[in-house]
Amino acid sequence: MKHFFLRAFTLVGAATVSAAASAHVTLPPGGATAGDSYAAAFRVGHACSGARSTTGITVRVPDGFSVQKAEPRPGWTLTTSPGTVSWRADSAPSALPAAERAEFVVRGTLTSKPGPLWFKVLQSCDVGSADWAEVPAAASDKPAFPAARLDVLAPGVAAVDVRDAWVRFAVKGQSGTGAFMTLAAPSGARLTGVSTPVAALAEVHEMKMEGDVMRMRAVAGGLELPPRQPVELKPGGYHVMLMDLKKALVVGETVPLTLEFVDAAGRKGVARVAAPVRAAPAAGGGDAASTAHRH
Ligand SMILES: [Cu+2]
Repeated sequence: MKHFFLRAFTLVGAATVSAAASAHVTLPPGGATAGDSYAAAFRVGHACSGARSTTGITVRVPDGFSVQKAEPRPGWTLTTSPGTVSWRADSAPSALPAAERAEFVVRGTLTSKPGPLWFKVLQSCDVGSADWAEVPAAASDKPAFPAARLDVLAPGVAAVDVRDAWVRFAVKGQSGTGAFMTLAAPSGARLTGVSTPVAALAEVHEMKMEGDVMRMRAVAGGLELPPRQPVELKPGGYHVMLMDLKKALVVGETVPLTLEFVDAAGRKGVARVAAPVRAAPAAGGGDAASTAHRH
């Protein structure tokens, strides 16, 4: 229960945090379920400061993750020893250029104990190195060289990152509106249901052309979230339809949403979000979409 709260709470500042975090060596956000096998895909998005290329990556594996296999990288030598996995470029041409992104993947099994796991990663470059090894002492800490964080989740907590959630405002008497967000499931999942206290019914919808008319309808079987590929719910595209609204939704208030997922192994999990109410974006077909809606 405590974890639900933390996840909902961290959403508020997620957009700015993720922008900063993308410069670091990171794991995909969204976490993984305790006791599961997990592919830790370390994302390297840039070289060390002042360097032209990355020439080596060494992951220090924390207690709580037992390595089964690391994925080789062509032109690089892979070395595993107890506690570390490292890749080293065999020559300058096989080094990773500063402007290119790459993933270095280690497969293994997670501890059965929920909580954050920190993977310390040493990035070696043609010039210098960067040791991504700092563990924040508090949630508000923003170290310069943070270790890669993995949230190990209790069963029942969805291993899905919910980002930039918002709900379109609704006037009194309006029957329905849309909720939008970006979902990312590191190990894959399916969004199967949504509930909220402000609406009697919530459905996951998609837009489809019927003849030359764009209409929306419920996504049969739920919305598929492929592993490590964010799916955007936005006006004119996939969205959560809140129907039979119980009240007006005023810009500035927040709407609690409970998102239900089924993971790749068929297990159910939920994510709870506090989504701010906003006015419609200046561009986009959301309002037209709402009027085309049929029940
Ligand atoms: Cu809809």
